[in-house]
Amino acid sequence: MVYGHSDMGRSHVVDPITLKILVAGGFGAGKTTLVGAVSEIKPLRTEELLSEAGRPVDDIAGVEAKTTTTVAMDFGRITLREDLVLYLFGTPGQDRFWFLWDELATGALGAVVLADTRRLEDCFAAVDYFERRGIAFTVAVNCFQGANRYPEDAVRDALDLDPGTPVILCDARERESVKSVLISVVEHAMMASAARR
Ligand SMILES: Nc1nc2c(ncn2[C@@H]2O[C@H](COP(=O)(O)OP(=O)(O)O)[C@@H](O)[C@H]2O)c(=O)[nH]1
Ligand SMILES: [Mg+2]
Repeated sequence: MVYGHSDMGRSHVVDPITLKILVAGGFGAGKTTLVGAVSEIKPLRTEELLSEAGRPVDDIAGVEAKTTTTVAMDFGRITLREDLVLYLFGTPGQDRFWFLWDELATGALGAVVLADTRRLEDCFAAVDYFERRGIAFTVAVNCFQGANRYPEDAVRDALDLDPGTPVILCDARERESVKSVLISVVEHAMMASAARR
């Protein structure tokens, strides 16, 4: 066997598989928080102060002290295993940035739909979008303080999800919690794609 010089002692090192995961959900559901909680790189954010002009459009009722809004998207990276790296793309929360979704969705393995049970209807559009495009997704219920806790099945019913779509309660601020969500997305998406083949 002939190894190149640079291979010596590290022939077990493989290039990791990189997967693209979208993070969607309503305005203030916790997308930026989620990406920031797990990302190994400083999340690339394009936030701007909520401007007077955006105020009538950006409904902040029920959203804690939110003074910035993500204009384009959040971007982050997490190594789940040494051979598996996820790139996270937060979708823009506001309707006026819908045109970016199709660009972002290209090549995505799966998605997280973040839901806030105080404003569940805010994630209908994301659920709809991924169902229509056949992109596997997990619904992650971000458990805000003061929000009623509903069992997973109640959320599944309220969103009229397919029985196979995972629903997980999470805290978008907690790395381990977010990791469980991401693992669920990867597993679910891989099963869905195996079932299609
Ligand atoms: N209590 C609580 N607050 C959260 C949680 N996730 C996000 N927040 C707060 O809710 C607000 C909106 O979150 P953000 O990540 O900006 O939402 P985005 O619009 O979906 O990106 C921020 O002030 C966060 O600090 C959570 O799990 N619990
Ligand atoms: Mg955001």
